[in-house]
Amino acid sequence: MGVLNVTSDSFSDGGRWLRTEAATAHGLELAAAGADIVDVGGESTRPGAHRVAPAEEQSRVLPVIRSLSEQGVAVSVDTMNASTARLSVEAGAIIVNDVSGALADPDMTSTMIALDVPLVVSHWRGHSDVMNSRATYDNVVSEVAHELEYRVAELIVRGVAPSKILVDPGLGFAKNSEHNWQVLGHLDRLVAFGLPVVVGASRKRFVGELVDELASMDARDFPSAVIAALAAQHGAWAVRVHDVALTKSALAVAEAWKRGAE
Ligand code: PMM
Repeated sequence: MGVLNVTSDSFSDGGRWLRTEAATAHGLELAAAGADIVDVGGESTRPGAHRVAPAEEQSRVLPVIRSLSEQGVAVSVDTMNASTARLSVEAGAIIVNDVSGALADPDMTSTMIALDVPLVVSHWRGHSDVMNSRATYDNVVSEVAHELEYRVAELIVRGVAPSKILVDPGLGFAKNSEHNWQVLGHLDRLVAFGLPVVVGASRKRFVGELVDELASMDARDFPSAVIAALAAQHGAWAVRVHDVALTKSALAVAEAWKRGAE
């Protein structure tokens, strides 16, 4: 899953793809590099980010989604707004990726039931302005697993088809570096749900801390690709990344290793 942030302030690539043409061109590049899905978002979720009005979000993402879909690219929309999810699917998106796990917008669940497309449900404890203060756990692995399992159960009870749910640990969302590594190190706990698992580690701060916090975003791509390969080896269904080509080669190693073990 290639990341395409049509935002002014994303921590990793904010401002680079704000114009529709530039964003679409980058989406095509991600697909050409081997992304199976291009994840288009119009609202930054970095720590401290302010909310973007749905109309503004939609003016950013809808033309890009329409254009990429028309050109045969499989697109997911990264949104917490039900109206954006609905309009994006109408514009061609085939997956809704909601980092709030359908908690931020009370209309998201009914919208997803009506749209009947897959939904990525992330572990989430609150918006960007408060999430760092909610990064408190006794046991991050079991708490994330239980909270996510509970969220999935609630969605199913409300009528979302289990076959339409994917889960994501929400790395960096109300989690510090140590929390992220513990969750990654126990990815099998989430894989055990029996649902496809999406992992988004690419370029996040905890990856930067491994190399050099002051290093460029690009310097985070190599360790991000290694994480992608390890996540794949431990059962992830998708990895959400910025550098698709590098990730593809890392995933090829994981794939070959798996074949060797069979
Ligand atoms: N992280 C970000 C945005 N969207 N979606 C999913 N499913 N999982 C994530 O971990 C995730 C996401 C924030 O990162 P970005 O600013 O690089 O897009």
